[in-house]
Amino acid sequence: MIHASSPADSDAPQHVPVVVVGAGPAGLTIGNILRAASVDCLVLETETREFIEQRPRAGVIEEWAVRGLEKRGLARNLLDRAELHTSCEFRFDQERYRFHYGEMTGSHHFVYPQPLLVTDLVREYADVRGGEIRFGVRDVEVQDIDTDRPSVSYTCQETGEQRVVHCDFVAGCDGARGVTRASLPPERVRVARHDYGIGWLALLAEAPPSADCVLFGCHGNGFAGQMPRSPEVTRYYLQCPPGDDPENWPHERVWAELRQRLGAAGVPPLTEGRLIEKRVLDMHDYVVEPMVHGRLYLAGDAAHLVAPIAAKGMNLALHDAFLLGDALVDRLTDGDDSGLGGYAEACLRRVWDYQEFSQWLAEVFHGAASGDPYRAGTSIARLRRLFSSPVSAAAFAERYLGTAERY
Ligand code: RFL
Repeated sequence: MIHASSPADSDAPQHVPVVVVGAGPAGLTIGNILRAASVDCLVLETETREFIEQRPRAGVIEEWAVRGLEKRGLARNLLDRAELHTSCEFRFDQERYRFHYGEMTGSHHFVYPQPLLVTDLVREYADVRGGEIRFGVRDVEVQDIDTDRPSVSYTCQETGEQRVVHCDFVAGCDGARGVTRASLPPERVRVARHDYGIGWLALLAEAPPSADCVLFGCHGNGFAGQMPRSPEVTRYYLQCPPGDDPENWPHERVWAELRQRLGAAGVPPLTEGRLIEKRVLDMHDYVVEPMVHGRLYLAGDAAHLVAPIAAKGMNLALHDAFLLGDALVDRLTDGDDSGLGGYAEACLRRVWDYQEFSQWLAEVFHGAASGDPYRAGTSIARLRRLFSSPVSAAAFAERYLGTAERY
């Protein structure tokens, strides 16, 4: 067993093998993998437990990711409660086109809201596997990552004291607005960024889904999407100008645009409800390289962000977490460095593939409203090809499900 040298509450400087910064899907999955192998770690999180257990975000999880969670004993509730999705529907030119990717591939998506997954992962880590976690920490800083004795300092919420934890490795899982990425030497960092030049109004409606699958509406007014989350809550998206104010989108305007953009011959009316979340997302992607420097390993949104166009971000965060968690266990229990050595390359192959798919799909979604008749024409050609060419359909299904044989 690989243990901490003194408890986190004592005044003595603490040493743990791994400090995980951030309790999102990536950080909590890594923490759980370490605890299952009896490797001690400390998870630091700026928010409260209640907050992270309710923060709404993702919902669509790919089958390979669920199998990865299941293999690590982390998918019991998910497998009991998640819905299975085997098709999605495109709506354009006032027609609906069902795309049956499940029939085509034998594979499917799981729909399980991110707050439920985070709740399961925190409970398993802290309450079942006995992992240490500090909520509400402030001023997190990573030091000495170039040495074999890095440390992380933070201010403790309850006491206001500054604490320093020495460790062997730091997992930077603090998302898009975290601090660990800033510890990479600036002269070595390359941020590859893509801006779509549009916004998405992300909405959560207190209403059952309007259709039993994901809907993609490609319309001259802009894209609209529907993602079922649960029998009571449904996510909708509306393309809007970048930086738009959510206050410009009162209830009536939202539902009128959704009705128009998701309208098609013979479809039942949308199931409307109170809007419980309304925020404008600035649609962009980035990839930060290197993902590793010295003893700091970035994972999830801390290293790469993909706009929620193809519902890929949390899947990538879980992929990183499986690889990093397993590699840290191999290193800390057997001295086997090979997983850590190949970590960044193995992550980035899937990351870049998903980035490219999101770009491809973004053009399908947004071409019709680009104001450019050439882009509008080619985006409709991409859509029609999915329903006229079995080879194109199979390629789309593979990318949508993330099931390529090798990345
Ligand atoms: P997270 O989930 O952002 O977790 C990072 C955690 O770190 C904390 N933190 C810090 N902790 C300590 N010290 C600091 N200095 C810290 N700074 C921040 C934060 O409070 C937080 O708890 O990152 P992680 O683990 O990498 O997970 C990434 C996913 O959350 C993200 O990619 C997805 O939500 C993206 N996404 C979707 N992904 C999917 O795979 N399928 C989907 O259907 C899907 N839908 C979505 C989405 C993202 C959305 N938004 C809000 C952009 C829908 C939306 C609307």
